[in-house]
Amino acid sequence: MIHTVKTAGGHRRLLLPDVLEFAKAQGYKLIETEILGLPNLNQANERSLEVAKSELIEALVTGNETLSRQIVMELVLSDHRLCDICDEVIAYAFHQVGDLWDSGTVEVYQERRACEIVVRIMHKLRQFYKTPSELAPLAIGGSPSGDPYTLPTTMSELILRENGWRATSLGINLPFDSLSAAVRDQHPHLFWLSVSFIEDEEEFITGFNEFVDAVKPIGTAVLVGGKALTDQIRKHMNFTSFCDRMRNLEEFAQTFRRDVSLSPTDLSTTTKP
Ligand code: B12
Repeated sequence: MIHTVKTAGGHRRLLLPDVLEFAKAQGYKLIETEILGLPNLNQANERSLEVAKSELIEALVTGNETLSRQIVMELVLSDHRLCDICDEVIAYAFHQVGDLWDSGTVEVYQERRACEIVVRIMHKLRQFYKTPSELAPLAIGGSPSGDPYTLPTTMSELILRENGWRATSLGINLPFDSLSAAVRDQHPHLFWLSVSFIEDEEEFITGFNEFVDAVKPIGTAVLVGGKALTDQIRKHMNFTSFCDRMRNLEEFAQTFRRDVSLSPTDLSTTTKP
């Protein structure tokens, strides 16, 4: 009932994502999570998203990494969808942290430390999901020049991986020329651009549309998202799809994945330069 892999010595090994998938599908609660190499999580005391929100704000502001990790991981292991945890708990917590910073209640260092904590948690969450197979559709993405916001692109990577994509975030503050080079080199099925801050609107729109023209012959779909993409700016951009939340990205990832041909033959033709 649980998928195993065989070691070189012939033993069967259970991998963490398979155990978690099994427990979730069968409705088992995880009690001694340390046995699985996870922190001490207690699924018996399940938090609602509402409670988690306020607890996470407090944990992040005080720099309590253990509690922050516990809150997020317990939610992930319960029935909540990862996209909702990102939209309704993590993003919400950061919006509050931003307001607290704006009103002088939270120091800059507390805000930055909170970001560092959440990035580390998201990297840890990768181990909860199966490593996508070589045949899975490929997605790459990041944020453009001048945009320093790490969380949205890291979240996008995680949501896509959870949904079976071979997704890799290239990072933040990337010039369009370099993003085009990445698409030319890797031929992804999907490219996501996360835009939380735009330095110069005109320059951004020109750079983005040139990027789209440059990658058009490759057939990569270009998905954009982020709070800096107002209706007015989007009117001038030639993207394939716009998502304003991780839940929309998940829906897009699932629908588009079904549309992308996954047969090895097709993949070998689409991935060759
Ligand atoms: C952390 C933070 C920073 C950090 C970021 C560090 C890091 N490593 O990422 C740093 C230090 C860089 C920073 C700097 C500044 N910041 Co700041 N920052 C924030 C803060 C608190 C959190 C941002 C964040 O990560 N949120 C979490 C993400 C996940 O939430 P989100 O962006 O809303 O994303 C959700 C959706 O929009 C969507 N989405 C977003 N992107 C994408 C992409 C895709 C592909 C998809 C599908 C979906 C999607 O899904 C997400 C989940 O729901 C915000 C508060 C806020 N309201 O956001 C202020 C905030 C954005 N910052 C602000 C300010 C003023 C600044 C500074 C000017 C401060 C200064 N004086 O230096 C600088 C400017 C830097 C710049 N060039 O923009 C203001 C902006 C005000 C405004 N209206 O412009 C805010 C709103 C704080 C406030 N309340 O005043 N900041």
